[in-house]
Formats: sequence, structure tokens, C-alpha cells
Amino acid sequence: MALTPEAPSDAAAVNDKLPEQNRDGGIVQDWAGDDQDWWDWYVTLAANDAAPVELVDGPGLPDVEAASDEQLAAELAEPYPLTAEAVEHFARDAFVKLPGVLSPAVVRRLAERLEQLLVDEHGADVSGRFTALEQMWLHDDLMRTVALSPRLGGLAAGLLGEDGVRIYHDNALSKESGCGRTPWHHDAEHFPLDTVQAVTAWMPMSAIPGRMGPLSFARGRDVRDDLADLEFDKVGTSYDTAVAERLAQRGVAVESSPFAVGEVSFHSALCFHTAGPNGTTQPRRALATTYYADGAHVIAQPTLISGTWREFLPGVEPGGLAASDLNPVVGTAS
Ligand SMILES: O=C(O)CCC(=O)C(=O)O
Repeated sequence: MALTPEAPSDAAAVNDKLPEQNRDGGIVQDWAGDDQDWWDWYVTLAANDAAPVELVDGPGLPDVEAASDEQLAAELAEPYPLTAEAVEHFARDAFVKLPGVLSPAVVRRLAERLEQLLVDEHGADVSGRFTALEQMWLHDDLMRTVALSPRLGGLAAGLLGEDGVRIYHDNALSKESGCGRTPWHHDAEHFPLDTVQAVTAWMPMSAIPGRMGPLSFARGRDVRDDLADLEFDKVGTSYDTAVAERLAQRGVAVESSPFAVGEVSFHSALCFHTAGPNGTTQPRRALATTYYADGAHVIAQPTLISGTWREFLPGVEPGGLAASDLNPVVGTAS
């Protein structure tokens, strides 16, 4: 992505979801809002069809009894058998989708807790929005079990080929009924880290059929090089559109498939990804936890695309070692 340190050329363009303090200048500035403000702004950067999305029924939650806290903790402590094929897939394509990382009973338990946390924070009147929570692990025992899970951390370390990975943050990502697309992007521009050895585990809280907006991935570690000259647009949808056009021109394959219950994707910071609109009556919910290689530093000039990064790395200044008290090592390759 090409950075624009000076003001965008169309000075008249305004995005009213950008905090006022962020409207002037380019992207090399601190985000002035909170994490939810960031998401409310971010989804405005996606191009959507003009026609309204007709909502169909969603798949519902897994039709099983929810796991107990003990069952959930035991499952998430157990290593997942990572195959050489999966590691190769991740190394080549910059993402991999793994089946059965979570059992249906664990998904159900987490989905029920997440519903409660989201309603507590955002209320019930959220139709059409993208609502988020972050750093849940600091105040919720169940979410802490997920964020610090040896199973998930071990998968992150194994896929990255790192001896140790630290947690950057956890997230809840709730694309409510009728919410539009997530813009094309890659996370190396989201995490203010001097490494691309970072990965996000995206854990759906139900099955996610195509109509519900599953995460979709452009195949290949080198895709970023093909897109590096495109200029980020903090006001409108031109970057999202330009990425889509370039991917089509270059014939880059995009993996856009439903998620089964318990399937979890891992996408590298290099992976360009997007998600479709949620055309169902059910919120499309996922937990997303990000990990990065131990030893990484914060870059010299974080941008507003990194949102509330100081909350995830408290006390760490640009250039500093990314290892605050909120970034324990949670996964090892062994
Ligand atoms: O859930 C979404 O629609 C987007 C999530 C995403 O981009 C990510 O987890 O990196």
C-alpha cells in the first residue's frame, strides 16, 4: 500500500465516520476514536451493490448442548494435530482453513457468551452495523481461555514456524443482519509491527454460509507485491475497488467458501482478505485472535489504520519492543 503523508487530493471529500481530529492530513496519525468508532468508519470504505440485500434465515447456533467451562478449557488446552500439508498451504497461500478446531459444543458455549457480551456493550438495536469488542480476555474468564489457549496459540506458532508467539489482541466481530462488505485489506497495515510474522485465527460462532459473509482470501504470499502501489483511501471506497480490480486483472484466485461449525481460518498479515455482506437474519459472528512472533518491535510511524493499537500494547512507544504485560507468549511450536 502506498502511504499518503499529505492530504488526499479531493479535499472536499468528507467521511463523517472519521473522527474530526483525523479528517485532515494523511494516514500517519493516531486514531482519535475508540475501537467501535474504528469499525464504524472502516466498513464505510467497502464498495457495496446499490440494491438492498434481501435477508434469508441464518443457520442458527449448533444444535447441541453447550460445553461446560471445564470441557471448554480441556479442549482448548489440547494440541490440534497440525499436518505438514496445512503448514505448506499456509506458507504458499498465506491462509489456511482447518476443520474441527472447535467442537460444536464449544462453539455453542462461546456463541452464547458472546451474545451476552455484545448486548451488554452495544444494546440490541444494532441492525446493519458491524459491532465489535476487543480485549475481552482481560475481564471475561471464558474469553481468557480462548485468548490464552495452547491449542490456538500452538497452531499460530506452528503455522508461522516460530518458537514463540505473543497475543496482540482478541476481538469479537459481529456483522449484523444487512451489514455490507468488509473492505479488501491485509493486516500488515493494521498491526503496527515490524514483522509480517503475524497471524489471525478467525473463529466463526456458527456455520457461516455464503450469504452470511464468510471471510474470503486472495491466494498467495506475493499478492501484496502486486498491490503495493495502490493508494489507501481513508474517505471512500477507491482502495477497496482498486484492489478488487487488480486481483481480477492479475487472475489471483480468491477462496470464498462457507465455514462449517468448528472450522477456523488462520490468515497471515500478508493475506489480502474481504468478507461479503450479511444477507441473513442472523448476526455473522466470529472471535478473532491475533498473534505475532516474539521479538517484534512497534514500527516508527504507526498509522490510523492501526486504530487503538496503544490499548493492545500499553506503554510501548513507536520503535519499542512489542512485549507489554498484555502480550504474553501464548503459543510455542512444540
Ligand atoms: O470479520 C470480518 O469481516 C473482517 C475480519 C478481518 O478482517 C480480520 O480478522 O482480519
